[in-house]
Amino acid sequence: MTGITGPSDYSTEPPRHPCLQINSKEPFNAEPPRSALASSYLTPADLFYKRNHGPIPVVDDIERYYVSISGLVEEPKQLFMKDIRVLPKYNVTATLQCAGNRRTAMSKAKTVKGVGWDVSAIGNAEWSGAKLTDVLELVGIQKLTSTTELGGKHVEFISVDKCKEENGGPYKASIPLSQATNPAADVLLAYEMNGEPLTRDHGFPLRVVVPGVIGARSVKWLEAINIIAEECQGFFMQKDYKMFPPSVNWENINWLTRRPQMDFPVQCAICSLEDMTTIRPGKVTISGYAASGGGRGIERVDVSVDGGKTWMEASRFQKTGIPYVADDDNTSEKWAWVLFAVTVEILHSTEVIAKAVDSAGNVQPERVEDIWNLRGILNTSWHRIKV
Ligand SMILES: Nc1nc2c(c(=O)[nH]1)N[C@H]1C(S)=C(S)[C@@H](COP(=O)(O)O)O[C@H]1N2
Ligand SMILES: [Mo]
Repeated sequence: MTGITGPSDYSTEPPRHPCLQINSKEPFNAEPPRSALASSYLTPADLFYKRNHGPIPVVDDIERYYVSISGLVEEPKQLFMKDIRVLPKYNVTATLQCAGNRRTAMSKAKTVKGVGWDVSAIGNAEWSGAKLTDVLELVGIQKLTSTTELGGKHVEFISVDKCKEENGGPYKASIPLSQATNPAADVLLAYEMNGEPLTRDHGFPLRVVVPGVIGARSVKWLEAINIIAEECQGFFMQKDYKMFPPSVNWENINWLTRRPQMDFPVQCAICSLEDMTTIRPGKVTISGYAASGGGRGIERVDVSVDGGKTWMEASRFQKTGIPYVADDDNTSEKWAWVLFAVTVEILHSTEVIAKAVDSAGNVQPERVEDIWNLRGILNTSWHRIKV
């Protein structure tokens, strides 16, 4: 009806890059090799990790495709692509990270439930589209100001893909109205990624991008927006993507005791080395990515080649030639990752470690055991590699 449909099987999946490491075939979940990841500031779309919960939707008629906006609004509306394209176009470079990034390493401490990921369920892209707050103005919702009366409402995003966790229903998620209507939060309805139309895997023709927040809230293949009084009650908000303490197991879990995860914590990973690799003794350049949620910059990346006894500070950069400064508003791209590199001398077998500090002074936790949780999310422990 709306020009886009969610297939009920996997016979219409798009072609994919042969380099991707496939973590699950149906639904398709895959990540690039880590060596390919941090070699460029912007991650090409074909190498960008793909995280799905059902078959990839099919757009049968882009002319008929629209997003309906309803719920607690005075004038519900249907917006076609042309209505969204006439709004001011913003380009926002933002890192998207799945909350399950580095889950495989967490499962080695103790079994967790979920798709396994190495360190590449993350990518950085330039997203272009309309600001959500401009879209919401079309249905009479004002932009956030210091006097706005928001009444704790939420903005729900609904897709068309058929997910088994939703009993065949679509993927959905929500964010607070205060974030949705804040121009500085840069929440986009994006139709381009790195200057090209979105690919099917990444949400063609239109997806939400919520910068600084776990990927799960950036709903792909957007079909409807609902203004609601309480946060979305969907599976992925209420029964998934919540961080539990290490004491909670599948017998004593009470999902209601935790809030849906939104911002992601400070994270970094070494991409220039695989675990257990043999290297020639001498000088080695250690490089990778660091990112933090909520628009926090990266203040520092520390690297150790003696298992954490001594540390060296890595250099940080976004675009080559421009020195990176972690001031969250000015020179840096605040929603984007920071690449790091440091040249060290390694003479014998050791553990190479990286940890980042964000602009709020948050540091990655030392041990994965201390942040272990049954769903295996937010493994931000020090990244360790045996060489
Ligand atoms: N409609 C829909 N949107 C979705 C998902 C999904 O399965 N269906 N997965 C979410 C999750 S968990 C992540 S991490 C990101 C992944 O986006 P990507 O595949 O473009 O990298 O999309 C989010 N949006
Ligand atoms: Mo995710």
